[in-house]
Amino acid sequence: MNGYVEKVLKNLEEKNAPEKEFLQAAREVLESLAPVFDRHPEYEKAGLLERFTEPDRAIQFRVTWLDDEGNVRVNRGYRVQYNNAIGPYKGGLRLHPSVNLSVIKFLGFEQVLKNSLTGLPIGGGKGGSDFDPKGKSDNEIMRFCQSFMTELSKYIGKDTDVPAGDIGVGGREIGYLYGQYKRLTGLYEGALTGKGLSYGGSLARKEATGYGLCYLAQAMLKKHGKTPEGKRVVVSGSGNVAIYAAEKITQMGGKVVAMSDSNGYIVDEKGVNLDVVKQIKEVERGRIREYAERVPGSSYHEGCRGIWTVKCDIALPCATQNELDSEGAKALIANGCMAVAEGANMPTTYEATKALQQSGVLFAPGKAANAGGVAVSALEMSQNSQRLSWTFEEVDQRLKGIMENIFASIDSAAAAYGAENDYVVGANIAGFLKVADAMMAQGAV
Ligand code: NDP
Ligand code: 2IT
Repeated sequence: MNGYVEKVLKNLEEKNAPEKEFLQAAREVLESLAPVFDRHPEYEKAGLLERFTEPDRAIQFRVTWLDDEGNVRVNRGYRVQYNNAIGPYKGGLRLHPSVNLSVIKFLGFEQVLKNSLTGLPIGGGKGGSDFDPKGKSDNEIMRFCQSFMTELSKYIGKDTDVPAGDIGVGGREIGYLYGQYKRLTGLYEGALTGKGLSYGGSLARKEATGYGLCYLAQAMLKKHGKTPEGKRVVVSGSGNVAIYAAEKITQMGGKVVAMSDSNGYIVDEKGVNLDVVKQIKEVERGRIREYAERVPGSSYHEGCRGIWTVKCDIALPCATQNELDSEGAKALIANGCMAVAEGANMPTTYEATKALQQSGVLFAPGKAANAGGVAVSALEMSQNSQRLSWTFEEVDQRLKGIMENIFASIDSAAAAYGAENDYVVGANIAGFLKVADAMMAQGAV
C-alpha cells in the first residue's frame, strides 16, 4: 500500500481504537485509495487524507424526554458533520439502541463519498440517538423527537446541514422533528428532507433508495449481459429500503422469495406479496413473522442471518451493517448467486465482500447502490428552494438517470485505476476524487 495512506491509517487506528465500525469503513476506503495517492503526490503535501478522515465536528448531546408514565428518560444524541467541501452537510438520522459515536462516524464518512457520487452539491454528515423506538407510543416518539430537535436545531439549516431519515426515522419522525424545528426557528425552510407531501416533501423520496438500488443493479447486470428478469431475489430487512427495493425488482421481472427483520425471515416461493408486508410493517408496525400467519404456503424462520441460505440469483441486503458475513457469503456462493447490491450501509463484512468478489459475484457497494435516497433528498432541497414540486415521474426519471450515471462513473474509475469490475474500488475512487478536487481548490482549511 502507498506509504502515506499506510501512515494515515495507522494513526487513525491508534487514535480511534475503540471505534470498530468507523475503522472498518475507513480501512476499506483507504485501501482502495492507495493508487490515487501514488498518482497524486500533491495530495500528501496538502495533508488531504488527514483532513478527509477527520470529521469537521462531532456533536454529542443529552436528550431528555418524558415517557407515558411520567418518568424522566435520558438518551444520547449525535450529529457528526463530516465534510462540506462540495455542499452543505447532508445525511440521515438513525434511532436504534446500537447507535454510538463509531456507528455515526462510519455512516458520516461513507456519506461524504456517497453524496459526491450523486453528482449533486451535498456534503456528508450523519446523526441519531441510542433511543429505541420499538414499543414506544406515538406521544413518546413525539416528545423524544421534539427534545432531540431542541438541541439539533442549533446546528442545522437549509444551507448548513440538512438531516433526513435512516433506521427508525421515517415520515412520522420527520414530521415531529420538522414541527419542532419550525417552532424553534420560525423558519419554513428545507432544513430536513423526507418531509410529508403536504408540507414540502418530494414525491418518490419514500421509494427512492429502494428504486435507486434496483436501477443501479440493473445497470451493473446490463454491463455483464444480464437482467433481473426471471431471477430469484432475496431482500433482507422489511423497512423503507427493503420494501421499495422489493417493489421495483418485482416490477423489473424478478421474484422476491424472502424478506426479514431482526428476529427472523419469511420465505414465499410464490413471490412475496408486498401489500401484506406494507400492511404489517408500514401500517401496523408489526413483525415479519405475521406474514407467514397471513399468507398460506409461506414459512417463517427464527434468526435473521439464515436468510442468506435461501437460494437466489440476486441478493439485496437492506437491513443494517455487517448483516452479511463470511458464512452468509459462502451460502450465497454455494447456491449460485450472481449479484449482490447493498441497499443498507456496509451490510457486507470486509471478508464477505472479498469472498463474493473472488468468486465472481458482481458486487455493488452501498455508497453507490443506495445513493438514490440522498439523491432524491437533494432534489427535495432544490424543489424547496424553488418553492415548486415536481411530478412523481419527473423525480423518478431523474433518479434513474442519476443511478445510471453513478454506475458509469464507478465502472470507469475502476477501469482507470486498473481494477476493472471492482465496484468497491471504483466507488471509493470516483467519490473521493471530486471531494479531493474541491478541498484542494479551497486551500488548507
Ligand atoms: P427502517 O428502520 O425502515 O428498516 C430497518 C430494517 O432493518 C428493519 O427491517 C429492521 O428490523 C432491520 N434491522 C435494523 N437493525 C437491525 C439489526 N441490528 N439486525 C437485523 N436487522 C435489523 O430503515 P431503512 O430501511 O431506512 O434503513 C435500512 C438500511 O438502509 C440502513 O443501513 C440505512 O442506513 C440504509 N439506508 C437508508 C436510506 C433511507 O433513505 N432510508 C438511504 C440509504 C441507506 P427490525 O424492525 O426488527 O429492527
Ligand atoms: O444513508 C443514507 O444515505 C440515508 N439515510 C439518506 C440520507 C438523506 O439525507 O436522504
